[in-house]
Amino acid sequence: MDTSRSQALFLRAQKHIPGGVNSPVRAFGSVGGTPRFIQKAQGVSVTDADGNSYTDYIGSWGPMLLGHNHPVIREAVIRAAQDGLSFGAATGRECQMAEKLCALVPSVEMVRLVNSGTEAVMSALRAARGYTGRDKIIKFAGCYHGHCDAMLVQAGSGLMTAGIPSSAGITQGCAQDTLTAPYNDLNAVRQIWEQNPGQIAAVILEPVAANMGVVPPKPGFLAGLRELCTQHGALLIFDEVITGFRLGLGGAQEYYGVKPDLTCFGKVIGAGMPVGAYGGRREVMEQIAPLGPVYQAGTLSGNPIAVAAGLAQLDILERDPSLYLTLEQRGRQLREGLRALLQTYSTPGAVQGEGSLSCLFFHPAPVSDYETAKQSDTARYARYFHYLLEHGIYLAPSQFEAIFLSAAHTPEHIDELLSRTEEFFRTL
Ligand code: KE4
Repeated sequence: MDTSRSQALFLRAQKHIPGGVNSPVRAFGSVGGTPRFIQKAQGVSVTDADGNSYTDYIGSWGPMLLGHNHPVIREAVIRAAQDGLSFGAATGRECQMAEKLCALVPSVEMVRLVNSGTEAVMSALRAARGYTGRDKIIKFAGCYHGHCDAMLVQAGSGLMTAGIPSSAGITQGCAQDTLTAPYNDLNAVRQIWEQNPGQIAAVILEPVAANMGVVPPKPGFLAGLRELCTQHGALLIFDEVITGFRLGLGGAQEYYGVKPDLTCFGKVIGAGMPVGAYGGRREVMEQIAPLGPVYQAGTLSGNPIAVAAGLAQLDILERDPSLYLTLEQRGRQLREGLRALLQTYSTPGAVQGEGSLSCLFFHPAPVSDYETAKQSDTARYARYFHYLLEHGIYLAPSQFEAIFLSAAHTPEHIDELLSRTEEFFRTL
C-alpha cells in the first residue's frame, strides 16, 4: 500500500505541530507505522492522501453515528454558513438545541453549550463544586474525560490517598482533590467516602467505559453510585460524550435506567463540528453565570454552524428511532461473529460492548476494570490493526479505544471485518 504522501505530510507536520498531530492518538504511537492523513470521507469510507480508501470504524471517535458526510447534515451546515459563521450573540438555533437536549434526556432540565467534551466535563465539575461547596471528585481508573487538569489524575499509592498527576503540568494542589477508584468497584468508592467524609462534591464516570477498550458497568454498579451520591448529598455526573445519543436517544442513563444529576455531552451532538454540552438538575445549572456564581464562558459556544450540524443529526435520529435497532443489530452481529472466531481458533480474547460500541481485547478473560485491560496483548493488537489497515479496514490505532459502528455500516461490512479477522487469526 502506497503511503508516501502520508509519510511526507507526517514529516512535514512534525516540524510545527507537537508529534505532527493535533491529538495524540492520531500519531499511531501504540501501533506504530505511518499515521494516515485523511483527505475525505463518505458514508463508511475514508480516503487518505495517497488515495487509499478504508472502511472506517473510528467515525471521528464517535460523532459520525450516521456515517461520514451525510447529505442532510452537510446541507444544514452549508445553509447556516450562508448567514455568517459566528455572531458572539445569542441565536434562536441555540434555543432549539437546548430544548431538544432537555426533551430527549429527562434528567436534563437546563443545559449550557460549549465547544468540546473536555469543556463540558470541566464545567460540570465546577458546577458540582460550586453547588455543593465541596472540593473532592471521585473518578475511575481507565475512564477518560478529556484533558482538564482535574481529570488528568491517577490513583495515588493507596486507594484512599490523594491522586497524583497523570500528566506533566498538573499541580499537586489540583491532583489532591481527585480521588480514583477501580471501575465497577463499589466497595472502593465506599472506602474513599469513609476516608473523606463530607468532602466529595461529585462522582464522575463514563456509564459505559469506552476509553480503556469497552467495559460495560456491572449490574448494580451505576445504581449503587446513584444511591451513594444521594445518601451523601454529592452529585452523580455521567460523562456521556461517547454514549450520549449513541446508546439511544436518552443515552446510557435511559439504557440502564439510572438518573445522574449532571450529564456531559459531545461528539454526536455536533455531528463532527465542535460542540459539547453539560446539563442536568435545574437547581444545579442555575448556579452557572450569569444566573449564579459559577463562572463559565466561551467565544464560540453555541456556534450557529456547529449547532446546525448537531441539530440536523439529532433530528434524523429523533425522526427514525429504528436506527438504534439497526445499530444494536450490527453491534450484536460483530460481537457474536468475533466470539465465534475466538472459539474456532482458540485465540485468547474477550469481546465486549453495548449497542454500536464494541471492543476485541487480546486478553484471555473478561475485562471489568483498567488493571485487567492493561494486561491485554497490545503487540498482538498492533499486528491486528495493521493487518486490517493493509486490507482496507481502519480500526482505532489503540487497544484501549472502541469500535464505533454507524448506521452506514451494513451487515456486509461487518462480514468483511469478520472474514479479515479470521484471516488474521489464521496467521497466529
Ligand atoms: P473532547 O474534548 O476530545 O471533545 O472530548 C473529551 C472526552 C470526554 N469524555 C469522553 C468519554 C471521551 O471519550 C472524550 C474524548 N474521546 C477521545 C477518544 N476516546 C477523543 C479522541 C482524541 O482524544 O483525539
